[in-house]
Amino acid sequence: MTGRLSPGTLAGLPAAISRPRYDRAGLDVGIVHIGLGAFHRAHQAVYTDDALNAVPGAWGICGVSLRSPDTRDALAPQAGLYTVGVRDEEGERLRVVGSVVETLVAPEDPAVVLARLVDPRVRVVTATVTEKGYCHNPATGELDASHPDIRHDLLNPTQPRTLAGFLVEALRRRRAAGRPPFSVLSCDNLPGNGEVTGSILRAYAAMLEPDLDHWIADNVSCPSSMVDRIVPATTADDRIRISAALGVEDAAPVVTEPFTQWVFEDRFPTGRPAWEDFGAEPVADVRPYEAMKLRLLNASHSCIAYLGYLAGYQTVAETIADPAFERFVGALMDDEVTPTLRMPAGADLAGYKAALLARFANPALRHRTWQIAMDGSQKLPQRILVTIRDRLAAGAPFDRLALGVAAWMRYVRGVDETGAPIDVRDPLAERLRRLAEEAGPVAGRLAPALLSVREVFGDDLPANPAFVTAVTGALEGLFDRGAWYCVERLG
Ligand code: CS2
Repeated sequence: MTGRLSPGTLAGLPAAISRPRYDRAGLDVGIVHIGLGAFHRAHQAVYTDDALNAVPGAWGICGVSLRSPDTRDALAPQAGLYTVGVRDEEGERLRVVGSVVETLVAPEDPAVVLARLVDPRVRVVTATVTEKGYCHNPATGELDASHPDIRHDLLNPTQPRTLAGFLVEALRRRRAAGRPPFSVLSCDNLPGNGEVTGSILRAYAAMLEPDLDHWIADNVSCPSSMVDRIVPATTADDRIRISAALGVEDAAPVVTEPFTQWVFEDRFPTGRPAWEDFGAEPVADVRPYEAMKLRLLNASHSCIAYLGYLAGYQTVAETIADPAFERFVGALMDDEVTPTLRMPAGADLAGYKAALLARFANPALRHRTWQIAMDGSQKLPQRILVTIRDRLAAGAPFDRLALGVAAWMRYVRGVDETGAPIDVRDPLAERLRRLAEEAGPVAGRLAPALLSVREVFGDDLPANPAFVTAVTGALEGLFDRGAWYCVERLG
């Protein structure tokens, strides 16, 4: 194949592939997105692409990677253009997205990123930095002031590394220059993600400059949002298949499912694109939607990830194709999670859950259990432990959720059921492995050892006998009989 996806080759793509209809060269950068991963490119950037097709002009996206140059290296020769492949059993529909008009790699030149953030044309900052990118204590939601990157940023505020470091320094400069601030829209899977963002920005600002925290509290809007679209990591096969369909090479396509949802609180004093014209849902209170999504979709995902991986399954679709797992996940959602949800009138929970099972089963997505298993210490609290707390308060059973927690414990030991090593990725991986090693493969020792990690379990759960007994019992089952048997028994 010769040629690369780029503005010059756009016109020659096969007719069935949709592409931007607006003049990309004439776009202003109005949005800075921090965390230029596949998820952003398959979600918010697509809504913005739709909005630009309708009204071109003010809302081009500058995508910033906080760590690796890989996405920029792939996108820069394509002037930011990339393909989104929407896949299901009926096939794959391709669309070239044009909304990302600039790509920056923060560690290469933090000053350039700060200059972009201070540009008055930038009115919205969106973020997908994953749970750990907030540098907060997942159990309390507060900024971890002892985090090495936060300490680095406080000592080097003009050369920051973190989300908080970049945004607060940019806001400080905007205030000094008499410019209005931008709104900050977190698009990560955290409950109250806007509140968490506001709180870490204020906590960091208070340590950086007296009074800056108050100015941020009074002037910077941090609406919360619920984002939903399953976007597995792009594989080499995806790149080869999509490039072949385009007739030119795309080094950075993303692959996703047909489903997409974006619910956000509508507090953007300096404006935003008309995302609601393309399916996004502005609401006054996003909390019920966040709870629904985190407790149903993400909790099921994490349970599938640990239990499915231990049972020998590589992908979510393979796992859920096993009837024992399908029954288990259905029962987990219906019996243990649904009674804890308080939805606005008219919300169709039954339809949502049925759709979830179908989405998990999508055979065209190779969503690896190993990928979702990553960063469990940052995910468990808001996906699973919140619901367990509600169940404990109601005196109600939570055996399946307890099995999910136990499977995480079994997984982070780093050895699978056949004795093979597991590549555990987690900011706490080292500590978890050490604790597990000291405890050995004995439920009565491993469970209390891992429950001592307060950033995950807080102070209340390790002191709750019903919780400790349920998790220890589930872990015993995993050691004695294996994951598949335990899932089958509770399905
Ligand atoms: C997944 C999510 O990797 C994970 O932890 O549970 O990325 C999930 O695919 C998205 O939240 C779906 O909207």
